[in-house]
Amino acid sequence: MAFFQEPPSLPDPFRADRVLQSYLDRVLPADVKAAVIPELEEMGELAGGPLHALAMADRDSLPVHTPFDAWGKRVDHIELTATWKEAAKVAAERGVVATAYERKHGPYSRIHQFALAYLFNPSTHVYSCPLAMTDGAAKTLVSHKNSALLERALGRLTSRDPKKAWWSGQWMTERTGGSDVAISETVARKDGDAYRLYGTKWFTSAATSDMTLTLARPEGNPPGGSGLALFYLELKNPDGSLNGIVVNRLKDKLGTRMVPTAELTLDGARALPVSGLGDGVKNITPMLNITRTWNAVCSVSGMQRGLLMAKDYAKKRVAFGNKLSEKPLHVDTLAGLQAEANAAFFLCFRAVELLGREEAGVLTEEESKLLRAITPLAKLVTAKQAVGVASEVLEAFGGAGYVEDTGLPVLLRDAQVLPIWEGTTNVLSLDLLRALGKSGSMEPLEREVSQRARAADAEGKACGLAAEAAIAHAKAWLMGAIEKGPPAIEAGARRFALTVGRAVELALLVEHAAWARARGDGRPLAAARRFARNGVDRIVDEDLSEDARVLAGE
Ligand code: UCC
Repeated sequence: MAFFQEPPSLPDPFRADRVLQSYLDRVLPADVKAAVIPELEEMGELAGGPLHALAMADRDSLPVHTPFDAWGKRVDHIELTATWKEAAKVAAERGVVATAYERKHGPYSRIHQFALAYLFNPSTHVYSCPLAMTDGAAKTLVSHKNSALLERALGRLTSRDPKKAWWSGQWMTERTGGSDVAISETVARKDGDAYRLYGTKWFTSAATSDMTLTLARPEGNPPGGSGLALFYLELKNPDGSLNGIVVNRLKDKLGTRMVPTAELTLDGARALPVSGLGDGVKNITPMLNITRTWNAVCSVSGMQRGLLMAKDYAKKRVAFGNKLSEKPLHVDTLAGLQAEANAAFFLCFRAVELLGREEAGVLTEEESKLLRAITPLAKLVTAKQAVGVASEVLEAFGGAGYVEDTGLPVLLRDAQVLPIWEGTTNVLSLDLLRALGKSGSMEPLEREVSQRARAADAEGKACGLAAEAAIAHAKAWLMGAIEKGPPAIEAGARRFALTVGRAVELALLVEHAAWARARGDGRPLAAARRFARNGVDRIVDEDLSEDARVLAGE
């Protein structure tokens, strides 16, 4: 009889996720856990069942932009895919954004929300993008205490009713740049009690949103980020027509293909200032810090999804006489990846914990400095891990991982955006330095590592010492680079950030490993050991500038 390979199947993503479960066991008080777990079980059933099935069946669908109606009238209609329509409904009903603002569980509310998002994300073809921006917009409006805008938008952004719920965009990138936002060209002209915006937005993710936050320079303002202002803009006029917006085209992207990312011209779009008429870059940073946290959560959830599939497949696929799950080299490869994913999980959820504490008003001054640094760290480190893990996950399927209708290649394509949007690895490495310089976050980071590392039991001690040694090396390098001057600091900023981030990851793993081993679970210790062997310290002490100049200029 001819051979046909049994395909991989997705286990229930909540019940199969021992790391998430054991983390929640450790950090949530019993009453919060009792309330949260049933919601996560339901989300796991949805994400592993009907949502996953729809996402697989619908995987070739794309959003469609129709610029004109049959009679030549400009309409700029964007039709979303079936997956996205269903994801919007489920996200609203299950409170994937709302949970954070309902704050039923005080400082644990962000853990509750992001655990939902973590399970939901990989079965939605990146519906996490509009959710992240909606969450970021809600946070930004709350931060700026603009009562009129809060009254108008907050209830909608955090609604659980799919008919009332609003989604937000985040329009920053222009043709001048996605990183250097301060040179944006869009201008704002006063018009009665509002402003009219004129310019081009070059990468507007989820262009079907109801509202957006965006930057523009009020006429007469100086150049630079402080001359930009943060504006609130609703995409549609009360009659349903677009508010001075022309959709030039949708981008043809490597991944996130269901996200309708548009190039837009603003031709008199009516907008309202959120917080004064300057300091736009600074004023939008609450949004950036939320979307960066989402990015980390989605990096971790994407890795976990790929590994669940790869492990299931390894139990089914036979080569050279055994199942892959019995092949030492395959097992070793998957173990290295699982250790990366576990380490990333703890860093990401540490950022989530601190955010929840901030919003519940219980954050200490030291934790506030830590949160400022750990947000870019979590984003940049986990995004790099996500791309590496996704690439290896595809390889674990051999040729099948390269074939579209297995549903696997999309894991890699969608991972590749994670180090790019919301600040590239280099931009975030520099943001970490900004946080260290401005907020004095280095000592809190060092203490975070040493306190967690010292929670190690005897078996985890060596890993704890490795984490402490790595962050000490990073700090020593930074001190030396400061003496050499800005080019030396900048050139090593990525290696510094990766080392600090991986040291924090290892320390958090070590702490969790001691807790888990005391309860009979040795797997986090295995993850800590393996992660330490994968390498934590990325610092290079020699001066690489001459080599870099020669190589990059070739
Ligand atoms: O929009 C995009 C796509 C949306 C899709 C969202 C999906 C998310 C999905 C997740 C789930 C999968 S992508 C485009 C995103 N663009 C960025 O992320 C921008 C990248 N560039 C930067 O982050 C840069 O570092 C800038 C633009 C912030 C730097 O600009 P400047 O002009 O050099 O900024 P300054 O002068 O250094 O900073 C201005 C002020 C300073 O405060 P003051 O004035 O008091 O000294 C900074 O300390 O802002 C402060 N600041 C911050 N504060 C800067 N960054 C931060 C921060 N992150 N947190 C707090």
